[in-house]
Amino acid sequence: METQPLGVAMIGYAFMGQAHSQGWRNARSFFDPAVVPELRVVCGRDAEAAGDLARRFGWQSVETDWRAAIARDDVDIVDICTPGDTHAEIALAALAAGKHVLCEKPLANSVEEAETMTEAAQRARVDGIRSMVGFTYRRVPAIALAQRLVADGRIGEVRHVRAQYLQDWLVDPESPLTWRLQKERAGSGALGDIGAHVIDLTQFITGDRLAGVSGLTETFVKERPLPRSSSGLSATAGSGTGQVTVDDATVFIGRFAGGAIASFEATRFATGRKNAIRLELNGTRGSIAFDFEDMNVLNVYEADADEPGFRRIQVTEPHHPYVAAWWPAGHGLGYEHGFTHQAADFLTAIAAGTDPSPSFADGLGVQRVLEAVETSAASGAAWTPITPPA
Ligand code: 4PW
Repeated sequence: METQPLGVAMIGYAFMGQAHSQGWRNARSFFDPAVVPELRVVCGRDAEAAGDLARRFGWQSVETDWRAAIARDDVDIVDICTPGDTHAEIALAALAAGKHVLCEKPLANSVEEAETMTEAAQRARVDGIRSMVGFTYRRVPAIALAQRLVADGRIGEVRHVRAQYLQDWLVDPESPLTWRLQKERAGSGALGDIGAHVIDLTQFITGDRLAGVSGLTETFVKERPLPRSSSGLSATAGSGTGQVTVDDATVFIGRFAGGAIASFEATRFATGRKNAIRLELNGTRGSIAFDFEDMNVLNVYEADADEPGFRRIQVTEPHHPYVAAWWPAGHGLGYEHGFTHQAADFLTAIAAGTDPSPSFADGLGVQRVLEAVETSAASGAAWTPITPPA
């Protein structure tokens, strides 16, 4: 059992770097984990930008070479917040160096990479090294509650799964060609960046796995201005244009191994929808519905209630998942809290010597779905089975 503070090296400093930084800081303050994280080093090729993040969030030092950050003796945890094309190389090096690894989603840019990473994580586990993939939305209290209710049988056997992740930041054709629009860097577009979340969430909530899919992808704007600079999801255009090599939007249907049928949509063209993660599950005894744009609420229908009807549960009570660590009942949480819960859960698992979840194997499972959707779309939406875990 670990009791000393654990040094964290965070690789990457942009949107996810900021989200993770506040997570590490607040996990320590609000959750008082059995092991305490020390924000030892943030790593980025742009020393000035990484230095700015270090100053604002309290990282003790800056490195410009991720290999140097991993090699440091005062680093125990490597937190990977870079684009997908670097996940495998960094994670494999960190695991080989005996460091615990938290890796942003999607786990990798291909099934092959995700398999290699999962095998490495399983080997390292024997020596007590833990690894986890950052499907952060699992840690939204209303979603964690939904998982609990379904596992407790409150909606019976799940028959329908409906899932959408809707954003609109690419509607403007002049919006620049950032790394998220380049296949070689991001792996895929809306499918991997945001569709991966709803694939993970539906597998998490149902405790089941997708067994086959049929999908359709579309790139509405095929050429965009090259970026001069970017911040978060927005960017400023520079000179010249380039080809968009990923999907702007993807829809697919699927069948879960347990028999439920499902529909999924992931798009950056849902005009007016900024970060709508909409989930609805219908079971033999009830239903649950969630929308991230109203994230402190879970709608629950139970057929055998005295007066059946959807109940709007305000998921802000101390008995709800994660809530007790924060504010008095009813005060509500936001986007950033999921990253704090993620850091706290990871630290707790390391301290307890247990397996954190979602594991790299879970990340590999999602990767297989992503690949199957792309294969299906490329072949005109042919039904594509998904390899079950070994
Ligand atoms: O939740 C989403 C992320 O996983 C965010 O809205 C943006 O899209 C940033 O990365 C992905």
